[in-house]
Amino acid sequence: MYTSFDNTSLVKIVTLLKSHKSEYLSGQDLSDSLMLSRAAVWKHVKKLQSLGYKIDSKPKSGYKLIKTTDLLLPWEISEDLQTKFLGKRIYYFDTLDSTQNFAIELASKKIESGTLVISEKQTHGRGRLDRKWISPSGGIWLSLILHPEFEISVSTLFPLITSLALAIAIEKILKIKPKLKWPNDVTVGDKKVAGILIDASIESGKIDYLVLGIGINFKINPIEIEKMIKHTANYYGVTTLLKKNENMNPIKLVQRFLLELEKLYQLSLKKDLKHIMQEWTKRSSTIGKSISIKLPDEKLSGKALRIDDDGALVISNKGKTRRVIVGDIG
Ligand code: BT5
Repeated sequence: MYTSFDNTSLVKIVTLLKSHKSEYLSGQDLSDSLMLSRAAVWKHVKKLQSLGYKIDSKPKSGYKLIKTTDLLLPWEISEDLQTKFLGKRIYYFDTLDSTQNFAIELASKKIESGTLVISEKQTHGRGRLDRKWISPSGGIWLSLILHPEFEISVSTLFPLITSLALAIAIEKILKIKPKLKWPNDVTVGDKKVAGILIDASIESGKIDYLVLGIGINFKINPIEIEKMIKHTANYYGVTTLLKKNENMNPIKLVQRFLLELEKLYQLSLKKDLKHIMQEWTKRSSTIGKSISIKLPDEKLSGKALRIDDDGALVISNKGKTRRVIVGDIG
């Protein structure tokens, strides 16, 4: 595990190498400025190489950074992160069962509000209603802890706010225009590219914490995943943001998503929901369409009219309107 608040020597070496990109930094200079032995510097450089940094080392010249890593390491996310509180503390893993489970363990501590948990792969990624979420390396699998200061009724808005923030970030960073499928899916070409899961702890009618789980198929093999989940609930095809031959560092997307989410979160705290609803509806593939929706104990068809300020979907069905809070659109 790596975090954003320790590994100081490692981070200092990365910073120094980044600020001397066009020249070699001698082992002696590094060891003097970090007050570490040369052997310790060498050990840290080896560690960084194993984390995907391309560092050239020459016996008489020292070290030079050739290429930074594509891993979502905490200090790479923290660098240039524009948020005020989201993602200020980060826990990073190579493998976890589920980032949700680790985040829930941390969530009871108040210092962890805004904390980000991220894993390169998950062995037991979760969807809603205990469904499976397939999470190989190449995706972005993360959880965010929030201690919101508002009533439970507002928590139903979070799938919408989170998916909207992600859609905006994808538009800005990747120049792709995704669609939003109520309540929590982000799609490209009518296939699922990202899903959102919210775990909540409620005490005496107030939200103690929310853990937002976000799974993004950044650069995965859709065919492999489709083979594994063809017969599961809420399956309608899988897609990926980057194709096999496309290369891009995922850091910028994560940073932008955190920033957009923080902005929308702050609007929702001010109960300024009009902008959120407008922006969500603009990208929606649900509103205005004839849909059929699976509820916990019935199936409903009708026209999707709008979303209410609490995130509920309003459907007109045989001349009557119905509000739906949870369900899967077929
Ligand atoms: C979701 O559930 O879409 C919520 C997914 C949340 C995943 C994140 S990853 C980080 C955090 N840690 C976790 O353990 N979870 C969260 P739902 O709407 O119920 O959709 C689940 C359905 O999506 C499954 O039944 C499959 O049909 C399909 N599915 C599974 N893996 C997929 C993938 N990688 N891409 C697209 N669809 C997938």
